[in-house]
Amino acid sequence: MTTDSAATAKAAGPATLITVASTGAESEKSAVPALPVTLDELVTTAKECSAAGAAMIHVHIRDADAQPTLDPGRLRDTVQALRDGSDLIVQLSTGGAVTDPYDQRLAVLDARPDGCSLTCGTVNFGDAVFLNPWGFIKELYVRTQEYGVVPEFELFDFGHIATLHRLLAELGPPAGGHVHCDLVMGVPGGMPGNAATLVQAVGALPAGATWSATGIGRTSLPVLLAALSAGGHLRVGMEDTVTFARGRAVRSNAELVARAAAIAELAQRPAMSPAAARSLLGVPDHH
Ligand code: KMH
Ligand code: ZN
Repeated sequence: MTTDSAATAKAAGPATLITVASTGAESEKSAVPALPVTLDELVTTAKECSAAGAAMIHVHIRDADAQPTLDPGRLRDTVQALRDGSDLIVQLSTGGAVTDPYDQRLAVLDARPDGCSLTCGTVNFGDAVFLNPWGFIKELYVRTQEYGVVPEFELFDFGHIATLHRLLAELGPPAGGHVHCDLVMGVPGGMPGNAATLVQAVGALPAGATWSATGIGRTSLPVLLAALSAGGHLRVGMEDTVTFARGRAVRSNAELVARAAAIAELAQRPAMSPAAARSLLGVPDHH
């Protein structure tokens, strides 16, 4: 066994892109006081998570009553404030809340974020339905191409992967020229969050695509560990889990990022810098 540094470098896998999904649209601030909902809280979260190893932030915003909103002015201010206050790639959610209308979800791109989420199909979402019909997906995708906003394809189930193939075949490559996906696992109604499902889903992705994975709730750690060992990237954050360990609430998004970064480091897949993530995803630097 050799221990020289070249051999160690070769043994190490590529760096890990860590995305923090800080807020989401589902948790109530009153039930989860640590949830960042104001602009100040979001910027502080971005700074802390950048220091802890995140390279991208997936953003849902809230209104003055801490309720989910897609208000265009607030979205623009949020993009600007996050760019001014951190070096993270700013990815706005186009999923919003399950009640958000299609026109408002399309208009998210008017805030000109670095990137956006783009969910590739409808899925039962607990007791609700997260609606993403083919016509909407296509319209949103064309808009990302026109605006040069780099999409991340959110895949909650296997049919979404089939739709991603169809989208790329019919409409060509995304802005940035690189296909990056996020497997969202463990949603009640979507694919389960376990290693066997993850490996199968990864095998079905388009050739050359990179991917991250996130597990909702108690599937968070199993999915994180499976993603790292399968060569993927990570998404963590309070959008997806508000429990750090059994009986212990998450105190901040940064502690979820720090845990992910520490495990990635242990796996010789250290956290990727925002600059490296920009180059991987084809995201221009607007700073
Ligand atoms: N809040 C969910 C209904 C996304 O951000 O694009 C959808 C969601 C996906 O969170
Ligand atoms: Zn989201």
